[in-house]
Formats: sequence, structure tokens, C-alpha cells
Amino acid sequence: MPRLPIVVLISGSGSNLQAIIDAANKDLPVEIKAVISNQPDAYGLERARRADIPVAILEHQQFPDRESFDATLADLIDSYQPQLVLLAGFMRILTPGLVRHYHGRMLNIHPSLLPDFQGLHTHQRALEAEVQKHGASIHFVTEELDGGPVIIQASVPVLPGDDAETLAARVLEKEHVIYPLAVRWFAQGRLSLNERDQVVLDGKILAAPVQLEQAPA
Ligand code: NHR
Ligand code: GAR
Repeated sequence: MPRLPIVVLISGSGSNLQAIIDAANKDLPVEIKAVISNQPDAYGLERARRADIPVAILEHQQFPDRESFDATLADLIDSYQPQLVLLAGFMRILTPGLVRHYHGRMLNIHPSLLPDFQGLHTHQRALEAEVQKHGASIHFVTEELDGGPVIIQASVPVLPGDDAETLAARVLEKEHVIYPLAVRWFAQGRLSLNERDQVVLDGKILAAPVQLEQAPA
């Protein structure tokens, strides 16, 4: 299978990036053309360099507004000609113009069971809400922050004694499973967004997100 060219956007540790790198070194048919970070000291940049992947740093503080940052970011992404763009712990809200430009070609991993806990500090908020189940979601990115159509989710139990850190670690293990899986479906041509912004997987419109336990191979 030809490798799908992708670009990965990060802001931090890059453990999800690492999961994609590791899968690509096995049988995930993608080629990571570049890793782009808005944070110059993101540890994920080190992971990319170690894997011989080109890196680029674009510091949002050096731009007067979101529009100018996003215009430069879009030019930078496009220079690598990716067919898919992944947000992997990327922490800047993207403008409608940029999101529209990558409509149907940009995925995000969000650390909650969407539509619950959109936005930031999801683990702490899940603990405060005393939910019994928490997790992570992969969705197509749309203009609505964390509101794009969800492809797949994985759940974990919230356990007695959990704090935000222990809960985050349990969720992260699942993130590293579902992100490569969703990327695989996209690379295999099995996953798309239709003109009504519905998720299509294996020729069928998803009525609800796939749950990892019931996911097709
Ligand atoms: N952009 C759009 N248009 N739509 C989405 O669904 C997006 C997006 C950009 C990022 C990731 C998202 C997450 O999974 C994501 C989804 C950052 C913030 C945020 O408030 C919120 C959600 C997400 C990422 N960022 C602050 C900002 O002012 C900065 C916070 C910081 O630097 O720590 O951009 O959670
Ligand atoms: C992950 O838990 C990801 O879901 C979350 O940040 C972490 C990044 O970890 N994303 C967001 O909170 C987006 N706002 P990583 O850098 O090790 O992949």
C-alpha cells in the first residue's frame, strides 16, 4: 500500500506522535513528512529528530494575531503536501479559515468522551463531576472547538484515589491505541467525512462513534 503523506502538529510531550512513529515503523502506511510545534521546547520535537523526521517550530507569540499565525501555519503545512494533518496534543485553537482549508483532512485527539468535557483540563473536570467512566476521542476537526464528528472512542474506569495525573496516564494508554487505528482507516481509504459532515467508515455512515472494544480491524 502506498504511504499516505501526513503532518503532525504538537505542543508538548509527543507521546501520541511516538505512537504514530512506532506504528509507521511497523505496518501503518503513512509517511510523516514533518512535525510542527508552536512550542520550541516541546519534547515531541526530540522524538521526531530521533526518528529522522523534519521538524519546524512556529511560535505563536511572534505573530500579532491568530489569523497571521494560522496563515503562516497553513503555508508551512501545505509546503509538505500532506493528505492528512494530525493534531496530537496541539494546544492552539485554530481559526475557521485554517480549519476549512483542511476540511475532512484534519484529525484531533481529545482526552475525554466527547461531547463531555470539551476544552481544557478534562481529567480534573471529570474527577470533579464524579463520572465513573472517562476516556479519549478522535474526531474530524471543524470550526466548532472539540465539536467535530467523532470517529472512535476508548473508555477507562475512574478508580478510587485517582487524581488528574493517574487518570490522565490511564487515558493516554488508550490514546496510543485509537489514534494509530483511526489513521490506519484513513490511510486505507476506509474513513472519510461526507458533504453533510457525517463520518463514513467502510461505506457506512456512523450513527455513533466506534467504541474501541467493538472496532473493526
Ligand atoms: N481548532 C478548531 N478550530 N477546532 C478544534 O476542534 C480544535 C482546534 C484546535 C485545537 C485541540 C483541543 C483539544 O483537544 C484542538 C481542537 C487547545 C485549546 C485551548 O483553549 C482548546 C482545545 C484544544 C486545544 N487553547 C488555548 C488558546 O488560546 C491555549 C491554551 C494553552 O496554550 O495552554 O488557543 O483539547
Ligand atoms: C494528550 O492527552 C492529548 O489527548 C491532549 O494532550 C495530551 C498530549 O500528550 N490533548 C489536548 O489536551 C488538546 N488540548 P502527548 O503530547 O504526549 O501526545
